[in-house]
Amino acid sequence: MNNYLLNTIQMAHFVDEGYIILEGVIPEHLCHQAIDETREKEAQDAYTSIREQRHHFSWDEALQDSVYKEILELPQVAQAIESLVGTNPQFDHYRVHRTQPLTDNAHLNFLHYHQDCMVDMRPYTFDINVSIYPQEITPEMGGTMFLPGSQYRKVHNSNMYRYQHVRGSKQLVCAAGTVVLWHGNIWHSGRPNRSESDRIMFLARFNPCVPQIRLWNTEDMDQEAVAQIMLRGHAWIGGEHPLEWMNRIRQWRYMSGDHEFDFMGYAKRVHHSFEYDLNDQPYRESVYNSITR
Ligand SMILES: O=C(O)CCC(=O)C(=O)O
Repeated sequence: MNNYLLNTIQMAHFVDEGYIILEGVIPEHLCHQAIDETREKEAQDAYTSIREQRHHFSWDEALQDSVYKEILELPQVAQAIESLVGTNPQFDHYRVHRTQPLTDNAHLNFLHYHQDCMVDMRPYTFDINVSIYPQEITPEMGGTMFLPGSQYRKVHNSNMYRYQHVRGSKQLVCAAGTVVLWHGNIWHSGRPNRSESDRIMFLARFNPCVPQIRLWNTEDMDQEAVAQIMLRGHAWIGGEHPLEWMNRIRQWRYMSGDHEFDFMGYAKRVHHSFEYDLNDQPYRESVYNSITR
């Protein structure tokens, strides 16, 4: 079987930016089926409502007659999900978005920055969203906007609603058949659709049921290359790079299992094992040992 697990470099980009784009991985015939299905089922109101779905069934049950199940099971997609949240993640829910061309009374939901997992305060564990774009998304269609690297800034959604043009924001423009896997806490929004046709996006969320440690293909593990990716920074961070570097170092220590990982000596300077936060699960034992020694 082909190995479509993500590699270390892709994972380092995920930890740094908060998303991974698999451009055009869905075969054309499945894209056509997905567009037809979305229009038909939406017209009949046949997709199950989110309230009924949440945690109640596996994706097999929830999407049993849907082409989106076939898409989520494509090896490139399924193994990318596995690299981030492991095998048998909890299927949280799905949602189908059909953003109509902008008119005076257009539906303006989601057109402001928000985090989907605002309630999630876990320090390292994260859920992922998987968004599927069966059509080509042109700049006019108002594809999903992401603020790369914002997933560690956990704030109340109402604090970010007012922001529209944040430096470094990236609006998705992609080929038909693209899948994006993104951290549940990245700041994102839809944009107004100024094209002539509707924009379709299918979104599913997965919760990990295993520790998210070395779940990807680690054959290319190279901590120096990882550090170089994380050191680049993002335009919106301004003078707060040290804070953001620390967030990435701690996340990567957890995910790679290498508790010595560091760059610029930041973590070593601040964190001797003795000083770790007592709620910091992976380090609890070392704190305990150093206190009781
Ligand atoms: O329409 C979009 O591209 C974004 C949708 C969104 O923000 C969401 O599902 O939380």
